[in-house]
Amino acid sequence: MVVFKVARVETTPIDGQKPGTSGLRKKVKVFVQPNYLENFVQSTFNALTPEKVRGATLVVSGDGRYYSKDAIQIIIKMAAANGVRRIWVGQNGLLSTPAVSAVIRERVGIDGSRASGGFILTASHNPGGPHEDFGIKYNMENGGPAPEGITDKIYENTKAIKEYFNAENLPDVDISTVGVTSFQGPEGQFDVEVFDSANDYLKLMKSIFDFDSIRKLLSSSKFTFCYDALHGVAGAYAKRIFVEELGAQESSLLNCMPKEDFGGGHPDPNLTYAKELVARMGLGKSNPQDEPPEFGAAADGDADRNMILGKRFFVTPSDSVAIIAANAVDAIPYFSAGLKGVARSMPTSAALDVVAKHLNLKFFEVPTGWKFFGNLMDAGLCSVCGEESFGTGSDHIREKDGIWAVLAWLSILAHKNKENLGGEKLVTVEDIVRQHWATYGRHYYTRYDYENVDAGAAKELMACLVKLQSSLSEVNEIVKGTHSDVSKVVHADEFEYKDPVDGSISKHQGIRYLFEDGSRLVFRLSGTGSEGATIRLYIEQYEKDPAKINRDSQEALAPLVEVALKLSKLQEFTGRTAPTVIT
Ligand code: VG1
Ligand code: CO
Repeated sequence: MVVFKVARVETTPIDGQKPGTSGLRKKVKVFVQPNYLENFVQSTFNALTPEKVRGATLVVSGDGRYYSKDAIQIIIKMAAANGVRRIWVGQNGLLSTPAVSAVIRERVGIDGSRASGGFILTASHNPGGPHEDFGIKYNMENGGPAPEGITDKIYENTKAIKEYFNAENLPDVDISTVGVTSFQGPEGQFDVEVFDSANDYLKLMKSIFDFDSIRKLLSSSKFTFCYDALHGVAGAYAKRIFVEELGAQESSLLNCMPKEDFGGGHPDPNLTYAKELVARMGLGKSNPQDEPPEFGAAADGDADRNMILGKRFFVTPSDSVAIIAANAVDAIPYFSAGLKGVARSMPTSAALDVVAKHLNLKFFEVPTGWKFFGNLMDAGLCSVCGEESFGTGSDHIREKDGIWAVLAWLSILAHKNKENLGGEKLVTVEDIVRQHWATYGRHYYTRYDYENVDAGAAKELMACLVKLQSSLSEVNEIVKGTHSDVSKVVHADEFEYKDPVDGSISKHQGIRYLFEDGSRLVFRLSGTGSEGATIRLYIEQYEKDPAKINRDSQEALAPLVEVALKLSKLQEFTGRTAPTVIT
C-alpha cells in the first residue's frame, strides 16, 4: 500500500472566489492558475465542521467537462491530506448533479460507510472546453447545495487563506475502473472508491416511478420519443434508463455521448441552444422531413435541467412544474399519499400558485437558486418545486433533476393514455397543457436574457429600477405612456425572503413590478455567468378567459415587454436592441 505524506503548502488569497447562485464558475484559464482550485477547496474544508472532513466520506464528480479529471486528482490529494477517510468517484468522474445528491443521501459503501457531502464539478449550462467554463460547488449532508451561511464562510476563508494541505506523493488514481484503491497516511487508511455512475440513481428512480407503465408507453408503436443530452452527463444515464430499462429505441437518443466540450455547443436546454432537438420536434423554422416525435426532452451539462416538448409544441418550465404538481398524486407512485406542499422561485410564473390554491396545498415562493428549496424539503413542507429556468424536482433529492422531470412527464402521459395505447388517438403533451390552461387559466410567460453586458451598465440599470420604485405615479406615467391598455403597477419592491424554517433572511433577490391584473415584471442579474453581466427580464401575464388562452405568447406579451424595456431604459444602458436568448 502506498504511504503518503502530508505537505503544508503556503498560499495567498486570490480575488473573486465568491460562490454565485450555484457554486464558483470561472473560465478554465482562471481555474488552472496556480493555487486557484486548491485555495477554494481548502477554504471549503475550513468552512465545514471538523467531523465533516476528518474521517468523513466525500463524493467528488461532475459533468465531465474539460479540466474535471485534473480537478478530481487535485481534490483527492487534498482530501487525503485533510484527513478525509474516503472519496467516492463516479466512473470516469461522471455523476450528474442530481445523482451526486442521490449518492450523498442514499448510497451505502461496501463497508457500510455513508457520505457527508461532496464536490460537484460543473458549470452546468455554461459551455465547456479549454476556453470556456469550469465550476465547483459543495453539497451538504442532505444532498443539497451549501446554504448561504456556508458559502459566505467559504468566501471569507478565500480572502484570508495562508496555507493548504496536500498529499503530494499520492499517485493519481485510476478513475476509469470500478473498484477501491487504498493508501496509508499519517492518520490511517485513505480509500478512493470508483463506482458505476448510474446504479444508485437508477435505483432511486425505480422507487419513485412505475417503470412498467412507462415501458408500456415507450415501447408502444404509437408513441415516439426523443431525448437530447446536448453531450452533457445525462448521456451517462439516458441509454441505461430510457433504452435498456424502458424500451425506447436507441435512435431516439441524440448527443448522448458525454464530451469535455459538449461538442462545442452550449449545453443549455432551451429553444435557442437545443437546435437539433427543436428541429426534430418540428419547432424550427423549416419543417422536418420526418413526422416529429410525440415527446421530446433535453438536459443541460450536469443534467439537472430539463426542457419538455411535445410535437411542434413547447412547454414552459413554469407550466411544467404546475402540471406535474396537478397530476403527481394520480400518475406517480411516490406521491400517491399526497403532496406535502409545493414551491417555486420568485421569477417563476404563478401557474403553480393556482394549482396550490385549487388543491389546497402549502405554497412557498423562494429566491432563485435550488438551495432555498432544501430547508423546506428537510422540514417536510414541500414535495414538488420548480424554477422558470428549466429546473424541476422533488424531495427525492435536494437538487433539481432533469431525468426525473422527463420520467414525471412520461408518467403523466402513461397515466392519461392507460386505456388509449391500442385505440385511435393518444392524449398528447399539447392536449395535457391546453387542458391545464382550460382548468386553471394560462400564465403567459417569457424571459429575455441579455448576456455578457457591461457589468457597470447592468448595475446602473438595476439601481435606476430600484430608485424608480419609490414613485409609483412616475412608474405608471411611463406604463400608460407606453401602452395605455396595460394594467397599472400597484406594488414595486426588491424581493426579500425570510426562510420559514431557520428564519434566515436573503435580501435583494430581484426587482419586482407587480400590476393590478396580476401581471409581473421582474429584473435580476444572473449569478452564474463567468464574464460581464447577464440581465434577466421576466415577463408574465395571467389570462383566465378561456377564449383568450390560446394566443401566441410573444404576441400576447408584446405590450408588457415594451413597458419593461421603457421602464429599464435597457437599450440606453446596454446598447442592446435585442436579447441574446428568449425563452
Ligand atoms: C440560473 C437560473 C436559476 C438556477 C441557476 C442554477 O441562475 O436563473 O434559476 O437555479 O441558474 O442552475 P442565475 O443566477 O444565472 O439566474 V444550473 O442548471 O446552472 O445549476
Ligand atoms: Co445545471
